[in-house]
Amino acid sequence: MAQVTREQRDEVIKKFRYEGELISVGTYGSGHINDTYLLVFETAKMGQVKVILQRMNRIVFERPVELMENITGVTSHLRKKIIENGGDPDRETLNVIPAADGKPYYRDPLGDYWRSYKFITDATSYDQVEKPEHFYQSAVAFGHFQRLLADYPAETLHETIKGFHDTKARFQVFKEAVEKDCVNRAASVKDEIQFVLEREETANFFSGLLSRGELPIRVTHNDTKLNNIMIDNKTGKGICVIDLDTVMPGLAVNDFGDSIRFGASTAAEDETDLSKVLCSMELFELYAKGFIKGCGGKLTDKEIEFMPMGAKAMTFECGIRFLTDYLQGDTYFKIHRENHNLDRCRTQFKLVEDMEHKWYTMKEIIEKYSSLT
Ligand code: ADP
Ligand code: GN1
Ligand code: MG
Repeated sequence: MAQVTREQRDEVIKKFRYEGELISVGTYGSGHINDTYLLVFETAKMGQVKVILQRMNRIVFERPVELMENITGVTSHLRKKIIENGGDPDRETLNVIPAADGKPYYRDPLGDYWRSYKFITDATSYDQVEKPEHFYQSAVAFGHFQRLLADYPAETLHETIKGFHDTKARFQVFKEAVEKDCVNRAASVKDEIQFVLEREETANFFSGLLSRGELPIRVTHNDTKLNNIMIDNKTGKGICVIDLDTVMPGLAVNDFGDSIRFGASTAAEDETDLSKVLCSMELFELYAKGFIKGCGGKLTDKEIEFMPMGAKAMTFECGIRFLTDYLQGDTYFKIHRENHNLDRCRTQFKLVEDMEHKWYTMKEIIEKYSSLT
């Protein structure tokens, strides 16, 4: 995708009716998909006010208008519930700032779609667990998020990315990428390719269960990494779930698993020293406890039983996606250095291996908390 130019960004800012005088603009956050900016305004009434402005990734999200329809629907629903529960709707859910024409997005002359959100104040999104308690609180919040959306009319949600967590289909796309080898990288990643091919049954696991109707489809977040939740700076609680682009019908085990793959790792997602990358059983246990609690007794026995598999499958899937992108020439995930997607894929496979070694410990931990429901 073409880089955003300063002129393009400045023209877009004028299309949102922000109050006050713009005093700074800068890129923000460490998401892999959208281009995120923090804008700071000086206002007469409220002093400095921050807002988030994002260019939505048009390669990843082919139908941005439908995507924003999902987000306005989901955030209105959450807002209502937060008010009913006596919470603060300006901090506990995303709030879309409409463009000057009233639409929840702005399409610029280059065809890029932009959106803006109120900035969640006095909260932080973490790229790695700094305090275990934060991770626990993020689990409660992601579980609670799912609970708040339990009565959302799922049939009105658009599927923003087809087959997003269809690991079986992702495995096939990977095999095609290996065959095509369009940027001649396959020969240099033989071990990684072999690692994937040896684990086809992991890729197929949940589609098998789903086709037998053994797991319920729920409205899920589908991208539950730790930096997609804002942790309140004062209370340490998971105050707001953000990055709602992939809220769609899905599996609770995947929401659980994606959090584990990112947050229970002892190293960053792109760590190059693989000896540092392990799946921490302490963090796994904390998250499992928090998530089961946050879901408030709604998880079925099967959903709980398959939580370790959710962790392994999501980590494996993410590794496959990074490797596929590497083989296709890095067109999906933003990269910041050479071989970035390869480094990311290696951490995921190291985690999968480590989970395989710790399989019975993971199962025992889940059994211990299954009575929480
Ligand atoms: P991506 O899809 O690229 O991950 P996100 O929507 O997650 O994009 O935004 C990237 C980062 O920007 C987040 O991880 C978070 O740090 C920050 N961010 C996004 N929305 C807000 C918000 N409303 N308030 C404060 N920070 C935000
Ligand atoms: C992307 O958008 P972000 O950075 O929160 C990706 C997730 C991956 C994750 C890997 C829409 O998440 O699916 O698990 O990177 N989001 C999309 O870090 O593809
Ligand atoms: Mg994000």
